[in-house]
Amino acid sequence: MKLGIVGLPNVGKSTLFNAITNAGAESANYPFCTIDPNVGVVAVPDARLDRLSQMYHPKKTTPAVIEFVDIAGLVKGASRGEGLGNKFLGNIRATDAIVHVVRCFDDENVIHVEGSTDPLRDIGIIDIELIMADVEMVERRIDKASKAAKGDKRFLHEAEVFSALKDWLNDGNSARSFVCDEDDRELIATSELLSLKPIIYAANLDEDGFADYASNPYYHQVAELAAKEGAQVIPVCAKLEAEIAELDGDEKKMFLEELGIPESGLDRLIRASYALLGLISFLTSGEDECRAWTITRGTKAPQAAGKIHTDFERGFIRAEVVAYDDLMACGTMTAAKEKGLVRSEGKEYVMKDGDIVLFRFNV
Ligand SMILES: Nc1nc2c(ncn2[C@@H]2O[C@H](COP(=O)(O)OP(=O)(O)O)[C@@H](O)[C@H]2O)c(=O)[nH]1
Ligand SMILES: [Mg+2]
Repeated sequence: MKLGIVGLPNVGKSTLFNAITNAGAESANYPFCTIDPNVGVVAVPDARLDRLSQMYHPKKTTPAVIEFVDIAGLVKGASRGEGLGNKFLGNIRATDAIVHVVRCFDDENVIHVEGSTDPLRDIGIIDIELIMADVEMVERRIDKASKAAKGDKRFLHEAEVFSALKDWLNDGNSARSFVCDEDDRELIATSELLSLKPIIYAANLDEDGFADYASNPYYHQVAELAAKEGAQVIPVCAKLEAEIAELDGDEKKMFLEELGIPESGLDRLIRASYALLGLISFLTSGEDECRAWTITRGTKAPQAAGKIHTDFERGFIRAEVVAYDDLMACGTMTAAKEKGLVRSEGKEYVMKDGDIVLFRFNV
C-alpha cells in the first residue's frame, strides 16, 4: 500500500518526502528504505507499541510501515502531456491514495509556477488535470462496454453508469464525489480513476507562526475546502519537518515543545495516511519482539494470523485477545487475565485496532 505525494512544482513535496524518508531511516531495522530514490518507507508512529516495548523490553521492536512516492510536480496541461504529464499521472495511478501538498507559505526566493500563493487556485489546477485524465479513461471504458453490450445486454448498465460519470467529471467534479449506489460504486472502483483515490491535503505552512496554524488564512481556505469534500487536512511545515526528522526521541520532544506543538506534522500525516488507506494495526508482544502488524479494517482473526505466518492461518484454533486500553489499565498481562479481560476469540472475530493478540494454531 502506498501513497503518492502530489502537487504543483515547488510546493514542498520533495522536502516533505525527504523528511519522511529520513524518519524512515531513523526507524531501526527496515530493509526497504532505499528501494528507489522516489519511494520512501516510513514507520507509522504508534504510542501503544512504544508502551508495550517499555513493558516487555524486547530484543526488537518492529513498527507498521507505509510507503510514500515522491511524484514530480504536475503543471497545467499535464493531462494533455505537458511537462511529462502522462508519465507523472501514470505514477499516481500506481498508488492507493493521494497526499496533495498545497503551498501555503510565501517565499520570494521560491518561485511559484503560478506567480503567487493561492491554495484554492492550485488545488483546482491539480484537480482538473486528474479529472481530465479520468475523462479519457472513462471514455475508453464506455466504448468497451458499448461494444460488449451488443453481445451481452448486461454491459448496457455499465455503459450508462460510466456515461453519467463522464458528465459529472466534465462538469469539473472528482469521481470521489459522484453519487451512486453501492453496486455502481464497486463497478466504478474497477477503473483505477485518479480522482477516485482517497485524498489527504497537506497544507505546507511557513515556519513562522506554524504553531498557530489555525489562524493562518491559507490554512483556513484549504480546511474549508477539505471539510466540504469530507477530506482531512494536516498542517505541516515541510522545512521544519525535515529538521525534526533528523532528531532522535528526546531532542525531538524538546524541539517540539520549543515550537509549541504537541506532535510533528509529519507524524500526524503518516498516521492519517495509514487510516486513509483503511489500515489498522494489531500488536504482538513478547521478550523477543514487540510488533505492530498491518491489516485492513474488517479483517477476521485467521486472516490476521496469516499476516504473521501462513501456518497460523491454516492451523488457526483461536486468538487470545486483550484490548490495549484494558492491558494498560491492568498493568500486566497476568492481571488482565485474572480480571477476565483476555478474551478467547474464534474464526469469525473481526480484529480491532490496537488488539494485542496471541494466536493459537496447530499444523
Ligand atoms: N519557506 C519555506 N520554504 C519551503 C517550505 N517547504 C519547501 N520549501 C522550499 O521550497 C523549495 C521547493 O521545495 P521542494 O520540496 O523541492 O518542492 P517540490 O517541487 O514540490 O518537490 C525548496 O527551496 C524548499 O526549501 C516551507 O515550509 N517553507
Ligand atoms: Mg520535487
